[in-house]
Parts: sequence; C-alpha cells; structure tokens
Amino acid sequence: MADNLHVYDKPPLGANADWTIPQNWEAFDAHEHEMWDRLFARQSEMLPGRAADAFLRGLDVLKLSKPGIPDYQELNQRLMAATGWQVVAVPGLVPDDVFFDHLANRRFPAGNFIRQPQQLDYLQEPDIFHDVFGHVPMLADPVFADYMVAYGKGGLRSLGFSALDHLARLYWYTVEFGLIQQSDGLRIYGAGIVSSYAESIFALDDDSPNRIAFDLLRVMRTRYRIDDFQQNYFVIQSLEALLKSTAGTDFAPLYHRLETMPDIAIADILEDDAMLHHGTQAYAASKA
Ligand code: HBI
Ligand code: FE
Repeated sequence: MADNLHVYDKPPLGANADWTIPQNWEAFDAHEHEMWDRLFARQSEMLPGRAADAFLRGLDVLKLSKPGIPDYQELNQRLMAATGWQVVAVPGLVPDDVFFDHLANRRFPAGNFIRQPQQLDYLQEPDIFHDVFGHVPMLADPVFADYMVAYGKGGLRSLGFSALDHLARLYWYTVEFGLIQQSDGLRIYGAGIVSSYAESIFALDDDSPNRIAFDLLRVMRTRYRIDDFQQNYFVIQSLEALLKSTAGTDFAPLYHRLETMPDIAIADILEDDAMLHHGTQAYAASKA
C-alpha cells in the first residue's frame, strides 16, 4: 500500500484509545474549506431527482451557519437531535472491531483530511467529503440510523465467526453503493455514489451495470471492486425492508451456510436474481 495513505496499526500519537482525535476545525485552511464548498455545490446541485428522499431530507443537517468543512460541534447538535448519532474524527481507516464499536454506539468515524484538487473525482480512502457529505445525511434518517447501529452490533458479534468478508459486502452494497426503489423511480442512497459526481450518473443512467433486487444472502456472496464504478448495484424496496432483513435476522446460521457456498464473481447473474436491469457490462469491458 502506498505509504502516503492514512493507515495505522495502532492509534497514532495524539489519538485516543478508541482512535478518535480532536477535529481541530480551526486548523483547516481556506483551500480545504473551498474544496468542501466546491464539492458540496457540485453534488447538491445534481442530486435532486437522483438521491433518495431520505438523503435529500438529511442534507438539511449539513446546512450549517458557516460555509466550508462542517464544524462537528455544530453538526452533531443537529444530528444528535435527529437520531442520536454523532460524527467523530479519526486519523483514517480504523481497525474493524473499533469501527463496529463506534457504529454500535451511534458514532460515525470520519477521516480528518480532505482530498487534493488532483483527486476531485477519485480517491482510494475516505476523506471528510465522502464520510460527512456521503454518510451523514442518511444517518439523520431514523430507520437508516437504526440499520447502521444493527450493522455495528452485528459486526461485533461476527468477529467470532470469521465472517468479515461477507459482512463487508453487505456494507458495500448497501451503505456505500445502495440503490432504492421509490414510487417515483430508482434513487441512490449509498455514500460512495452520492459523494461521486460521475458515479451518481452512472449508477442510475448507464446501461452497463446490473441492477438486481436486494437479497441478503446473494449480496453477502458477491465480490466487489474498489478501483472503479461498480458492475452491480443492489436495489432495496425501502429502508424499513432493509432494516427488517438485517436487524430481524440471526446471522449465525447465515454465516454457517455461507461457508459452504461459493463466492459470486462480480458480473455473474444467477437464475434466482430478480433483475431490474441486465447490464451490458460495456463500461467494464472497455476498461479491460
Ligand atoms: N474505518 N474510518 C473508517 N471508515 C470505514 O468505512 C471503515 C473503517 N474501518 C473498517 C471498515 N470500514 C470496514 O472494514 C468495515 O465496513 C467492514
Ligand atoms: Fe464510506
């Protein structure tokens, strides 16, 4: 891994035992605040009609008194009032058990750096824009807020099962790259999509990717790519249905079944899949 990534194996100097650090909002310079404003303006302009109603409602918690990178003290007052969640600053990716523990306790860990101008559209690790603009609006939705808690609690329970790959896929295909079927059309709610200008268009409008009805076991078997637009998106019927299919499910027997089931290759379609769109995969082929 490149050595400029924000990855550590123990809390770095100045971090607390739970890996949190002070946000130190005063330390962001004008260029960093401008980068936030530029990304914010670009995304909030294109998302009406594309992002889920829950996301668009949640954007209000980000409408703060000062422009620029949100000051978490002010942001957390609004977010806490909505769902009891708060954002905490961390130096970068944190270990899985630490990550799950924060989610289980309604704390969303956000990287404390913002992308450089040459990384406007793509970066390998979550920055403030991805973590705050991408994730926080959905955390202001009461049902989604409970889903994230359930995911964190499930993650802590899963540590004894060596089920992490399967659980990470659930996170990937919902929290990061999920689509939702609204009565007025398909919408995006995954943070990886809503924080990306290009993928916000690709995920909904392009003929290339598969759009498949969400199925818990199917999702947990499906590999994903971290280097480019997704080749599959999974579509939930509602946030309530997503919460019910996870919080209301004992994962232990699922993990047991998954041990004997092969992974599903990225673009494979199964007989049982309920396809909303059978992708041409032309985009992925053009890059191969
Ligand atoms: N740490 N800061 C941060 N953000 C993440 O999204 C994150 C993490 N650590 C682990 C992790 N995600 C994933 O491994 C889990 O979703 C499984
Ligand atoms: Fe994310």
